[in-house]
Amino acid sequence: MLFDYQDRRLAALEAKVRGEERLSFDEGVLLWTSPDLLGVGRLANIVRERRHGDQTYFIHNRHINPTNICVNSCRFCAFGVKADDPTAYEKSLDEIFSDAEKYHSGKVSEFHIVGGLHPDWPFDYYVDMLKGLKQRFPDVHIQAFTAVELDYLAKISGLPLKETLVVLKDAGLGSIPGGGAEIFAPRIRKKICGEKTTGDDWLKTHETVHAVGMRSNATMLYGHIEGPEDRTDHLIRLRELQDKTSGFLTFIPLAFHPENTRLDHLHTTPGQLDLRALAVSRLMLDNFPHIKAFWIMITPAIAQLSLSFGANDMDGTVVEEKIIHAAGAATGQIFQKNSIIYMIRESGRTPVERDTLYEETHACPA
Ligand code: V47
Repeated sequence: MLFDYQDRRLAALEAKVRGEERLSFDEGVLLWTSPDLLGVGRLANIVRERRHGDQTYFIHNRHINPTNICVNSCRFCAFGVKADDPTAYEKSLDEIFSDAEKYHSGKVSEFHIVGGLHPDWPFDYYVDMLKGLKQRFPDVHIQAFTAVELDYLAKISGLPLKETLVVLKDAGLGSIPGGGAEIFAPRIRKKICGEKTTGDDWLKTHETVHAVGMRSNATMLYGHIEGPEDRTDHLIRLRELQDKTSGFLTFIPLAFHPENTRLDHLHTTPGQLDLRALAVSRLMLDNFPHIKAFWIMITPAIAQLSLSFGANDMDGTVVEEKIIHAAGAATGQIFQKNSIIYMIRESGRTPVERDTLYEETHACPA
């Protein structure tokens, strides 16, 4: 039976999507603005099922945020503080190792480590963190340090970025998470995080990461003061870099959470935008293998629905998340593996427990 698009302009896109033709900037803007959300979801689901069938990935991971002290003051961020703030914290290496141990119990396959740009920690702190974790948990993949942190680490190491990356890789770094991308459009970026690594530099850093043989993820912060054109531009710039390097694994749209930020006059993102962000990403990023619904940001319920709107990954158990919870995320801290499996099965999909590089790790219990 033919799908009845409410917006006939989307019906015209279906042939292109089925023919695996690349969508243009104007078509991207149409996907963000069309009133026909189900039509956009339908198109994204075509790509999702062509690439992955019913397979839906998740990972047994653990987030670790070593410090919230940060030299930057991004307006959208409620996590970063200055050293004299009463909520400031910094974890010693022993605390990090014991956090890692607490939840490891032989099952975690990834440590996801991101934090503030600490004004005083030496480069050796980061190298010793990686070495210490690798020594204690040799089988756990370490995905750590956003491109913004990597640029900062290169500065404090006194080495060029490429050499800095090689030192970190030799110490145990496995891959790079997608944070810090925010929105590339300079006019918007200047307003929400003017001091931060520019969009061009974020992209250059990931290009260098790929050149030294590591994979990385990419994100986009949406639902603040950006518009459909800015989001489309962001996705196309990622798509262009992926054409060059094929180094990106996963794209994760990040829903802006305004509480406790300097943009707290803005609304939290509506569910329709969360679903649409995943669907448009799936359609525009035709060369990205995976699209991840980060349940911490958009709730497990929306994440589950998004499995029919382009997403094929639910992230993971997480255990302890500080960045989005500082900005008012109402979701829990931990998503038990059996609950993730249940939600995936209930949506008619097939759960696959994966490692960072999307190899299956364990068969899912029936
Ligand atoms: O870089 C900060 C974002 C990111 C807010 O690579 C905010 O698999 C919403 O990058 N509202 C960190 N977002 C988290 C991140 C991430 C998460 C899950 C998986 C992966 C991955 C990466 O969170 C930051 C920033 O872009 N962020 N503050 C806020 N108020």
